[in-house]
Amino acid sequence: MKFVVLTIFPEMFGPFWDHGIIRRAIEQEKISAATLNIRDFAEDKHQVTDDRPYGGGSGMVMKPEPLAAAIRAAELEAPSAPKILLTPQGRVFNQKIAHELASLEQLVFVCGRYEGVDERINIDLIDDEISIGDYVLTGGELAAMVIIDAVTRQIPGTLGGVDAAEKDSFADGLLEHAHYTRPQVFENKTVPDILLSGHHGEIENWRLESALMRTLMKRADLLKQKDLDEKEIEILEKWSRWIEDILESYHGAHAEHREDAENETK
Ligand code: 4GS
Repeated sequence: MKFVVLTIFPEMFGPFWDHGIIRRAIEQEKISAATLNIRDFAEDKHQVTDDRPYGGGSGMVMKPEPLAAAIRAAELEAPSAPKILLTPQGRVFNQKIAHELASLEQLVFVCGRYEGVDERINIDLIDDEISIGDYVLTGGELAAMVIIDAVTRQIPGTLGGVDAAEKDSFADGLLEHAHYTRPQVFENKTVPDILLSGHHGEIENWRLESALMRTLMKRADLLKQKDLDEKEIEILEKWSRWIEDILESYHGAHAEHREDAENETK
């Protein structure tokens, strides 16, 4: 995967390329990274990249000429790449989009600053608009890093374990199961016995129940959307029966109390 980023702040990306999984992915040539400084493509002597908005108002707009020249330079570096503008107007980024982007060979990210980019850049030079969420950033750089990070860990061989990305919660529409590591007792809290048992089948089952429970409690919306498999349905039905049981007992006891109360008034 080749990432090309257009920005007026290329220095922001130095530490990003230089740490952890991203750094290792570059070293292992699973990804390559290039940042182009949009300012370098400004032709005037002060290399201005912004200007006042037509129609007035506060804030500045990214000038079209330097940005267009930078995008054309990126096209030469990554001819097959979609040119992606980071903007709240885009489709909202998620794991599915990360997976989709990871299947491509090259990606170009256009990071806007100020109030936004001149609309005429959008029309002809941008292929895709992506948002990382419904809030306003001061620039697209952090959004580009978020997407590059999530896309990189989808590329086979970039994570520690062979199938670490497939095991991700979001890969199957669930939140992650609970995790534990040493020590076995930490501040009086213990590790669930099953995880120490060595029974791999039961551990897998426990992890599925943990993932399902956490998703139910924290993100029921994800469970509603999910294409449940047989095992998952079985677990949810088991819990449903437990709850029905509890309510039945409660209503049973309550009915008796009601009867007692009714008898007393007679
Ligand atoms: C986002 C966002 C964003 C919009 C960039 C105003 C500077 C800013 N980019 N997801 N101009 N949310 N961009 O807020 O991607």
